[in-house]
Amino acid sequence: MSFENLFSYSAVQFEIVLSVFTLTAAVFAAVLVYSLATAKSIAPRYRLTSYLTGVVMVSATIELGLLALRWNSAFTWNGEEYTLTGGLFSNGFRYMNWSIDVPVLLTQLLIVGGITGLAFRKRWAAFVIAGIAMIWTGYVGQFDEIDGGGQFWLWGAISTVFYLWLLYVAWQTVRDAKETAPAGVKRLFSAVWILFLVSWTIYPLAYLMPQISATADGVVIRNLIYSFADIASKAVYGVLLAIIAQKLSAAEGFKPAIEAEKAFVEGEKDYVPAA
Ligand code: RET
Repeated sequence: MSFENLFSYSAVQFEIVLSVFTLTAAVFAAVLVYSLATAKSIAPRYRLTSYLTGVVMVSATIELGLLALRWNSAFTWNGEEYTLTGGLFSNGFRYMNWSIDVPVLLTQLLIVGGITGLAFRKRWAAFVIAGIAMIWTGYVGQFDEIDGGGQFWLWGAISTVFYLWLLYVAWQTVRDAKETAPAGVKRLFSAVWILFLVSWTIYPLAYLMPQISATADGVVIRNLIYSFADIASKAVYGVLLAIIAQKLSAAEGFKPAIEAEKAFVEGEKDYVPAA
């Protein structure tokens, strides 16, 4: 059972969690439109990244929308506070959503990183195996999050081993991508790596939250942390990869990318798009 079900919430605490769920779903819907609308200015060899961002955005919008509904129906206002009355709230949805999003996000890194052939297949297999194993072992552990017993720590530790493997392969991928990228894009790949490392490492912190602060405020903080991590690891990451893919496309001479780039170049205020 999720530790969210242990507490009653003040109006403010309840509202913050509900608003953050709704905000996150709205950000994902917006990035869905962005990624589909900009796909055409990205060369075919990288374009799949835009559609994969679309896949992540659809699944995450649905997940956050459902979490918001579930939160809203689990607790009711009794005149003083929100108490659990309408069935249990569950974070299990998140883990199911990650099962789709984690492999897809990692595939995007391989595509924009320009990894092909055997290296692509090997790393893709490593990513999928490590990613799914990390999530499902963590899923088993989180059922024990309230008492924080042996199961919680054991499965959490096993999950962390898979996470470290996944991080290593991601680091190799960014390193290889930087080697061949033009100068300006190298910096953006470094930014992707920092974004990746920070936003992904926040998830295990949220897993630990019931042991750090088993209070109603702890619940609010955990859900703020999750939403921050979700927006960074899915939405900001997807947009950043699209920007990199467009720059690489332009550097490789793909005309629609060059046109789109020109419109943003400083000093080209009088730029007139080609007919
Ligand atoms: C768990 C269990 C405890 C140990 C570790 C975990 C790592 C989770 C991560 C999740 C990333 C999710 C993403 C979702 C995007 O949709 C499972 C919490 C290490 C890294 C990026």
